[in-house]
Amino acid sequence: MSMLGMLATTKLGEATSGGGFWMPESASTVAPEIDGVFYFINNINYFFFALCVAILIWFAIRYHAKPSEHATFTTDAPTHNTPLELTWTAIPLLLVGVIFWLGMDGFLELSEAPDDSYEVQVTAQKWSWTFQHPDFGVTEAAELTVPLGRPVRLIMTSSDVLHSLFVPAFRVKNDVVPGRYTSLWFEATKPGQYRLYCAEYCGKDHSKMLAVVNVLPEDEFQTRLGKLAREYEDIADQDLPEYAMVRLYNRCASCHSLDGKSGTGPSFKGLWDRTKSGSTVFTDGSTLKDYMGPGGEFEVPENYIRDSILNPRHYIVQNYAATMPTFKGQLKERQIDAMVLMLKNLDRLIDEQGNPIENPDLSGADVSTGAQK
Ligand code: HEC
Ligand SMILES: [Cu+2]
Repeated sequence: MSMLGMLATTKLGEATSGGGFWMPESASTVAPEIDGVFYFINNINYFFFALCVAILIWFAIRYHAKPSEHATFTTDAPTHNTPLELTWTAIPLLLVGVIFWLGMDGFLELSEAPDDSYEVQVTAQKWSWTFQHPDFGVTEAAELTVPLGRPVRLIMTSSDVLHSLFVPAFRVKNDVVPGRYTSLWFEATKPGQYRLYCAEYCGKDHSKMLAVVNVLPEDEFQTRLGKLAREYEDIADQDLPEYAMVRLYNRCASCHSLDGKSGTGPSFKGLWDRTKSGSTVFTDGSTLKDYMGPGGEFEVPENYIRDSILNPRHYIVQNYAATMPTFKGQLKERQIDAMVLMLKNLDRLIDEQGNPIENPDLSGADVSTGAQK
């Protein structure tokens, strides 16, 4: 496997699952308490269900009347029993009081992160997650790396619609809302990989809005983030197209296929040829050719790709809607270059079916990113 392959993000299929009958695996400090409340309420339900059914059956037998006895029914049965009514009011009241107290206690603990929490900024967008680590200047997509045994606070916002971040193994979930910040926190207790879901129906590919939380012991965490912080700086220009394929394409994959099939957005296959020749048509009927060439808006075709990534609403390709989110501030300059180079050299990176090639031959690849920025 190539150096880049080794850096590749964890595949979703490798996420650990397991856990008991009622609950997924538990791997955070708050999980036992939350599970405790669940089992407490559940066991109360079992108890009263069994009690009611037993009394029901007993009464059905004990007070069964034969048809011949129907005529002897009297109407002097008791209508009130004060001690009984007080009992069946007081006991449930006490129980819901205890449930409220347990629930409130857990809720308050969850709503305020410890002061020394490690902070991560989360951006949700249709249909992917981006995780930014301000301490390292690192941005991850589809994978969130966090330290073991240290509280982690997620500060979350959405760049389009309402989403919800949910990590079942940590028992934490909160809405992610456009135009404001919400947060949640957890402290992982077991190293490993845990699934992260969007838990708010957010459109067509909601079910693909997944990520993996990768919990690493502190020293490995530091090493991994340090490496991520430097990865694209250390990569030779020659390796940038493969870097983009392995590390960046997952942010585009939900809308742009590699096999020629159009999805929410046009397929990446053939995109560069179309761009180079200027044959792309926009919704207003104009053609890319109209804006290209010396003196034009896009002096070189590379600049159209850059513009599409940074200002996606600028020109809308015919037959598509303006649904692409901007990647301004989410991709570093060198990463945008890498993305442009990936599109330029796509033929060398994928096979005929559109599957990425393991060790692509990039010798002689065109790695110029265009003069004008
Ligand atoms: C939510 C869906 C979505 C995501 C995610 C997305 N795009 Fe797009 N993209 C679109 C749509 C829809 C269009 C066509 C409409 C338009 O021109 O804006 C488009 C257009 C483009 C175009 C111009 C295509 C052409 O035929 O001229 C480029 C280049 C592009 N996207 C690159 C990217 C890159 C690179 C990423 C990932 C970093 C990405 N997109 C992520 C939806 C998406
Ligand atoms: Cu969502």
